[in-house]
Amino acid sequence: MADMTDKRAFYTLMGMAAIVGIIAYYVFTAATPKPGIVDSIYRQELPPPAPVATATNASEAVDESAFANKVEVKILQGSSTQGNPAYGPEPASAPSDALVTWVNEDTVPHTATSGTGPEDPETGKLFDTSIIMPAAKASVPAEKMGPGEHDYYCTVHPFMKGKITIT
Ligand SMILES: [Cu+2]
Repeated sequence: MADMTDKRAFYTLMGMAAIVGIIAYYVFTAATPKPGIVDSIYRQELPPPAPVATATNASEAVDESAFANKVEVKILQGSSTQGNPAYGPEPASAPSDALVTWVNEDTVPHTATSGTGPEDPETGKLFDTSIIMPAAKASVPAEKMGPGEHDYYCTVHPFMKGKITIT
């Protein structure tokens, strides 16, 4: 009779395994999120994405054709290495009706940002080209800077300093 008991035990175990399998299948199916259906009690709406500042913003905002007078300042190749010349001409000057354009001739991003450095409380208040990518440029009307000598620097490499005088 030992045979019969073994057989019964075998079928009982098989049956239980099948039931466990079926239950597990339905439980996992019910717990699996479906695309497009979000019913979690923890769901929160994401905040709207922050506007992404693009490198060309500053130059796009200025209509270059509106300026008869244009002054170009180069961001010199190799200027990201401390000790190398940063901007050229240095110092620069421009008449008050000019459009001043910084042209990045280097291989890394730079800025031309008003102020003497990051610790200057007035930094960026007068003008800020924001990031100028390699081979790109950004313009600021001289009128916006106002007359006088203005310090500016690169926010990426604060050792890069320049001066521009508006006459
Ligand atoms: Cu720089």
